[in-house]
Amino acid sequence: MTVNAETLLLLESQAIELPSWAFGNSGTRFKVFGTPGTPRTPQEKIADAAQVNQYTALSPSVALHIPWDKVEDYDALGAFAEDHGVKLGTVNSNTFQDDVYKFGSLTHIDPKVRQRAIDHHFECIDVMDQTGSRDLKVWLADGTNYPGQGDIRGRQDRLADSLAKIYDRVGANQRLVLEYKFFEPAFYHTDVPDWGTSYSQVSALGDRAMVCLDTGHHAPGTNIEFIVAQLLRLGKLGSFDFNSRFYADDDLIVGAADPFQLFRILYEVIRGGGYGPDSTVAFMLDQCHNVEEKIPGQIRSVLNVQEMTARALLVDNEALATAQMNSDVLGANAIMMDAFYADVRPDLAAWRESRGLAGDPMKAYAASGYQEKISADRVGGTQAGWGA
Ligand code: PSV
Ligand code: MN
Ligand code: MN
Repeated sequence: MTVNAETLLLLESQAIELPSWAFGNSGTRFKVFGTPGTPRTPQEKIADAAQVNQYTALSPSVALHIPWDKVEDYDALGAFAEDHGVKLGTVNSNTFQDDVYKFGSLTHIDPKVRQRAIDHHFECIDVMDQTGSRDLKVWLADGTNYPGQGDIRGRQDRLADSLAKIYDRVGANQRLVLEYKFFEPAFYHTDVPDWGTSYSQVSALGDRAMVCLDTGHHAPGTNIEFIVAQLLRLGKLGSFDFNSRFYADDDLIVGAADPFQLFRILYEVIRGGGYGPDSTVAFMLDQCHNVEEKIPGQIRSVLNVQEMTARALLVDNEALATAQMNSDVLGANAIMMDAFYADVRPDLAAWRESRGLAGDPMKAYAASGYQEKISADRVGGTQAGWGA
């Protein structure tokens, strides 16, 4: 199977947003290993993200995390990004690192704490107004560890009320995307554990509130592509946080743990109209590179998404529809597997070369000397990390 011109045209506009925090040091609850050359400022994170785009032409924007990427002058930060060939993208709020949020943020029983969390989201919207960002991404660490610790229903009601106040401030060209996660840091219940909760909360808000699906935030064995299909049917799939997992919220390189799952997800994205110039579904990575180098880690990730998108686009939909119509179980399955097993890498390398890019972006980046340069230059200061 070869990647035809029609497929290449569809790949042309693919855009995968990079998280600024992927370039900082991060890791598990145990040791956070430092990497020489790790950014110390939002600007250095953006410069590194721009490298990924330079070698792949796949990642034209960078997501910010407030307050980790807080600066005095967002116009200047936007201009800095543009100078490096990228734009500022989604703004992620953060109500999970301050002591005041120990027992919740938007769900907190104390109205003063809730207001503080709401105000933080207002601040994020102010940032979006300056950066021209479309999406405010809300992920909450809210939840409880023990049965009886909190009133689950009351917390849902308070969440709805807080979100309504935030949504009221979201501009006409902006969206609120609500991310769900089934556990961690809370272990008995989280207040937005699943797509159904996120869907019901955002549906109550309005058209510009959508669900964010982080691929790592499901119980093992969950059929994520089914959720994708359902949210697209309902018109509520706002964005993806891509990563991969073996066990929990591992935040490993997308497509590394289960390439077949990534293929199945992308097939349903395409099938449901979530891919292409007419779609508003945002593709983003949400990863942490603990032991591997961060820039090549991100290059590998966007290439994985591109390769799997190309494979998903290769599915012979006409033949598949016929096989399904005839209840040809094995025939239908074989059509999917043929596309999954197609090695698209040589075609994509040739296509990159035809567009003036290196056929092998990993190799080109390694040969560029950038890693050595930042390792030598970025001495002193504090290295940015997950939480910096
Ligand atoms: C925590 O689980 C998390 O990884 C969420 O997925 C967020 O998207 C991310 O942190 C950044 O806030
Ligand atoms: Mn996420
Ligand atoms: Mn996560």
